[in-house]
Parts: sequence; structure tokens; C-alpha cells
Amino acid sequence: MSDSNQRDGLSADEPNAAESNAAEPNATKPNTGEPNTAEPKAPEPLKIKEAEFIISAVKPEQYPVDNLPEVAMAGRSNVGKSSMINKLCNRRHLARTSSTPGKTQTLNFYQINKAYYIVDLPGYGYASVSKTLRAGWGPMMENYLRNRPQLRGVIQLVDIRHPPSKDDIAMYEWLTHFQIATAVIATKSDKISRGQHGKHVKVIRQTLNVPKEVPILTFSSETGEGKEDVLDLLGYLWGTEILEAHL
Ligand SMILES: Nc1nc2c(ncn2[C@@H]2O[C@H](COP(=O)(O)OP(=O)(O)OP(=O)(O)O)[C@@H](O)[C@H]2O)c(=O)[nH]1
Ligand SMILES: [Mg+2]
Repeated sequence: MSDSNQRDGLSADEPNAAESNAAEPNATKPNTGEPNTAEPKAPEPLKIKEAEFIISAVKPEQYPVDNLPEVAMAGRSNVGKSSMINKLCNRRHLARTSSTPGKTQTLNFYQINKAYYIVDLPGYGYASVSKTLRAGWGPMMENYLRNRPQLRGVIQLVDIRHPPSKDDIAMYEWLTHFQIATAVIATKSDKISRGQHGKHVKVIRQTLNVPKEVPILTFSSETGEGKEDVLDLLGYLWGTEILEAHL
């Protein structure tokens, strides 16, 4: 697919921004690379009542065919993608987590409320994941992100403690380049004091060059901080199909 693979015109009442208490103005919508033109629309408050692991896919033929809206979780190995999925779904062992980086190496599809998918992507940026494996899932992930019409957006996770890595920057630039709606979540927020959140989020925003209208939420899989905001964000992204139909 070419650069014309646009998911534009997204707009809705937005989830609360993590840095709303910080020095920066409220952030609002995921980055689409395009101006928002649709009328704002209030999202339904989202509750995850059912979450089911469907498939660990390594090729497109294995992706679900039921045409439900999908949101994918991207981020460095070990940043907490699988842990976040578990926390959002109130399930301890739905997605496999590990303190050893590189646990998720396939595209794992979780069906939510029989209506949506969350897709757990392999983590990038860890040398210990063998080159052969990376060579395998790099193109697989790229192919998925560029050629999956059901994909409504990507949530990119970064570690709140550290400035984004080169890989984080490359990932965010790549998503922006292909005009994939992208929101950023600063995770492991329990690891630093609340008073420091705004400062760290600001560094993340500057380093990734995230426009001020794009939300950077904070989240912790340990404490559940930010869970409601992330659920709102998911609901918003899944719902963008309806808005596009009205353009
Ligand atoms: N303190 C704290 N630890 C976390 C948090 N989220 C994840 N972790 C820990 O970080 C480690 C990695 O978490 P995973 O969820 O497996 O990370 P991942 O991004 O899925 O990693 P890959 O599958 O390798 O890409 C585990 O030991 C988790 O317990 C968090 O919010 N706070
Ligand atoms: Mg994982």
C-alpha cells in the first residue's frame, strides 16, 4: 500500500490528557497527520466485559477475518504492552508477560466484547532478540500496520522514566509518515512520583515531536493509574470507523 493509506478526519470528544495537570496545554486527539474535519461526537464510556485470546499470527492469512475494528499496541520490548492489555481487561494472564524482553514475537489478537480487537505487537529495540527473529517480524509488523484496513490506530507505549529511545523515535516517525492515528502512553508511571509525571511527559513529547493536540496519557499496570483514560482512548479509536462513514 502506498502513502495514500490515510486514516484521516478522526475527531471526537477526547480522552483526558495525562499532562492536563502539567505545564502543557491539554492534549486531545491521536495524530493523524491531517487536520480534523469531522464534528465532535461523544464516545460511549467503554467497559471491557469480555476478552478472549483469538490467535497468535505470523502471517496475514491467520489474521481474524470478522472485520472488527482493531487497535494495536506498539513499543519497546519490556515496556509493558502485554501487562497493559491484562490490566485493561482485568485478567492477570490473558497476555503473556515476562521480565525477559522479547516475550511477544507474534501478532496476538485479543477480541474485546465480541466487537473489537486489541493487537499485541512484538516489542522492538532489544539486541537479545535474535536477528533471525527480528528479520521475521519486522516485515510482518510493517506489512500489518500498512495493509490492515481494520486498523483504527496504534497506541505507542514508552517508559515514563526515560527519554524515548532512537527506536521509539523511529517507530513514531514511521507511524506518522504513514498517517496512522497514533497516541502515546507513558507507562510504568508507578515508578516515579506523581509530581514528576508532567516533566517526564514533556520530555517524551519533545523527543518524539508529538503535536500538542495528540494525547500522551500516563498509565501503570501495577496500580491501574490511567486505566479509565486508556479505555476512553481505545473506545475513541475503535469508534472512528463510524465517524469516517459520516465524512
Ligand atoms: N512497575 C511496573 N512494572 C511493569 C509495568 N508494566 C509492565 N511491567 C513489568 O515490565 C515487564 C515487561 O512487561 P511486559 O508486559 O511483558 O512487556 P512487553 O512490552 O509486552 O514486552 P515484549 O513482549 O517483550 O515486547 C514485566 O516484568 C512487567 O511486570 C508497570 O506499569 N509498572
Ligand atoms: Mg509482550
